[in-house]
Amino acid sequence: MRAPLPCFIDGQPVTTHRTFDDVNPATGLVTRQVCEAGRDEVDAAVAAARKASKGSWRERSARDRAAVLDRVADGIDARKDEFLRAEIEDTGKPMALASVVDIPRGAANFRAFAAQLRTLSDESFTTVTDDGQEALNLVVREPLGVVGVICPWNLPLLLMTWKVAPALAAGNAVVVKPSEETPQTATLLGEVMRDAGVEDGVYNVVHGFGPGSAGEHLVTHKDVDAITFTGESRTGSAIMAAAAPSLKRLSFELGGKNAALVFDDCDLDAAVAGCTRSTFMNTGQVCLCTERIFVARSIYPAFVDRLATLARARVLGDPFAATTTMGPLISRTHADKVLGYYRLAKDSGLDVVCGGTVAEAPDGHGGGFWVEPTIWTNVPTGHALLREEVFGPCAVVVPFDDEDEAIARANDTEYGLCASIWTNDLTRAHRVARAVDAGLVWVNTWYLRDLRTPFGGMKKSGIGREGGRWSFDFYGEPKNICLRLR
Ligand code: NAD
Ligand code: 6OD
Repeated sequence: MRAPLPCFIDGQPVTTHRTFDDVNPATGLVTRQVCEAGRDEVDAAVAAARKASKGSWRERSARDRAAVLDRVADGIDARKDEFLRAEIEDTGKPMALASVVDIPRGAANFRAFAAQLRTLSDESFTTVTDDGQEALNLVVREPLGVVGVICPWNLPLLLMTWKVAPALAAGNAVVVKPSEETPQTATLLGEVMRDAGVEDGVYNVVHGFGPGSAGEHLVTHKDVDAITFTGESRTGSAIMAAAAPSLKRLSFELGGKNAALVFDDCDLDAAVAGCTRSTFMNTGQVCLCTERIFVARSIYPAFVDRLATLARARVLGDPFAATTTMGPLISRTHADKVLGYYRLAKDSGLDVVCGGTVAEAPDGHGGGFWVEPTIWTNVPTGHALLREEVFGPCAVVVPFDDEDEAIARANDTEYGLCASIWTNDLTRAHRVARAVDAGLVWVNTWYLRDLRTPFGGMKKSGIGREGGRWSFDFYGEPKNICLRLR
């Protein structure tokens, strides 16, 4: 048995007395124990971060901090195989995905915010008052201090570094609470940070759960200045309530019930391929995944037919095998939730075009959490599958008769994270994109990212935006300095 996975506090691995299981979702087997941080370890991590937040990290020049962040990116690249192994063991995601998306994006996040930091400039206003005084108003950004970073399990390294990189770029220290399901890459990143020259205490990791554990201790800690959280909307609401007494700054990236709108003038091959990717990527466990596909009635039968063919072609297999295109769900609990929706669909009379139940497990992976890629049609308005986030490899496909109906259906949800529009009419694409309630809209593509753009959701999908200068707005405290000249 391997040694328990430690927390990472003040530049050192830290073991604790309480441990919990790290389960490989592809096999259902425990891979190792993880050290759970109690209140004492969270206090120690926050104290180390507080001390570091007042130290040399914030005093370094932007150029110097950017160089260190680039070295962190290089360190991830250099240890790519270790990161891949840890991430695949924790999530069960296929090597084909983790090696081109998750781990490279971990490094890219550091490079992107290092580049942004090099070009960031302060603003100034020249002021002349009615009575002839002159002043120069400078707007500079100060770091917030200590930022708590609470992460989900679906894209562990990608989503954690998406927050840690800009927080550090802005001169803060962080305490990260990774998901209890996927703890390994956060601790590994601690070693990379140390080797890259990040001062002790700037990057800390506390493992554990939410309520009554490391997550809650971090959110309620009086010496944490801000919480950046990615996860379920319900958890966001609990965190907001728990953080209220200490008036922490909050950034929330939450759930989605995302729509694709497929018009009759689209490139059908591209639309079907795009919707296949957006529905099944990471076994449907990406907040941006499409769970509702609205298709113009004239192309509806052909679209459904082709989508089902591509869904059936997903290859469930050993996550480490190059041929595997779909992994398991993250946990028994999550599989039970997803299969609950599969049963509901059957019991409420939806047409199951493909899938709909537990999948046959690949050889040697019988204890894993495998479910079939699934498509439903004949879905009545108001059905739970048109409203509730499933977070699994499944979607409903619904026909529409005109643009107004497509927009109304897409907006008929409490969520507002993203949408994709498939059409060759640019004017329509722009009109529909403006009418859809979503923080991100892709036209004739999906999940094509430029890290300088604002990322986040409307309605119950989030609060605030991160990415590019929006990240620096969140992780910095703008300060106005008024210099009287005359
Ligand atoms: P989750 O909300 O269950 O957990 C996320 C994290 O919060 C975990 O680290 C968990 O331990 C912690 N946590 C739970 N309760 C807490 C509490 N009371 N106080 C402090 N911490 C607490 O989410 P998940 O199941 O890990 O991830 C899936 C969800 O995340 C989906 O809803 C998905 O849409 C959403 N998500 C959104 C985005 C986005 O960018 N909008 C990205 C990824 C995932
Ligand atoms: O690509 C990103 O920056 C990002 N935040 C993706 C979120 C995916 C949700 O699961």
